[in-house]
Amino acid sequence: MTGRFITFEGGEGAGKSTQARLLAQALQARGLELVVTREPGGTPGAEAIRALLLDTKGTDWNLPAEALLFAAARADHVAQLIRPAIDRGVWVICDRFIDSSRAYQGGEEALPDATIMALHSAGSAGFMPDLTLLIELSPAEAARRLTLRDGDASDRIGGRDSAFHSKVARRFGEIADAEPQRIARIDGEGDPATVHSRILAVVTARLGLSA
Ligand code: T5A
Repeated sequence: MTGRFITFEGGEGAGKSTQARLLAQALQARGLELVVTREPGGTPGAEAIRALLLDTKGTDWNLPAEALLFAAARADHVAQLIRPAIDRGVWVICDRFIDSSRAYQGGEEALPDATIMALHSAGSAGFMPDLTLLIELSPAEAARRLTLRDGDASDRIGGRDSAFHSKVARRFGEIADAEPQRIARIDGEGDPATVHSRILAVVTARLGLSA
């Protein structure tokens, strides 16, 4: 039996990493073998590209260069970690995947969605998740959580202005509306256990697990 591939998407501070951990624990408790990974990163090669992309002192990549680097990191991640795990019957939970490229490097005043998907097709044979959980949170609450965690520190992409992050949130919503069979929109407000119970309800219903 092959494994399943679940991705988390959303803006900075939406709670993706927290919820990926909680979902992994819940699925492990049901006896599933799991890998939890993240993008950009997840393999040594992809982590090296992550450092290039997120370093605030690094080169100021233009959008096509940025999109190519994310696609290259993803190609390595899919080939070396994600596909082999799924082929072995392992479930993979990934913190960000292709929809982040579509939302951050794609959309209005950026690259056309078809270009982002063409890079994904070339790099990763267009490999897509079985289920994507888009966590949506108000900008004020996301900022509050990130200030509590990071103070003033932020990376090159996360440090962009609020108009950029509004555009990203809008783009995620458009992608979700266009693919409701794959992408579930999750309300990220409330404590971690409350958000987790919303997610578990979606995962059990959509992937046919017992509650
Ligand atoms: N990017 C990425 C692209 O531009 N294109 C791409 O293709 C890809 C893959 C990645 C950056 O790269 C960009 C997007 C990003 O800018 P990152 O460092 O991996 O950068 O950043 P994020 O993925 O955004 O990770 P964050 O850690 O910032 O956000 P999370 O994972 O959504 O949030 P999380 O779970 O770490 O929670 C943040 C804080 O809130 C608390 C947590 O304890 C933590 O302190 N928290 C809650 N507090 C109250 N109530 C809750 N329900 C809470 N849930 C979490």
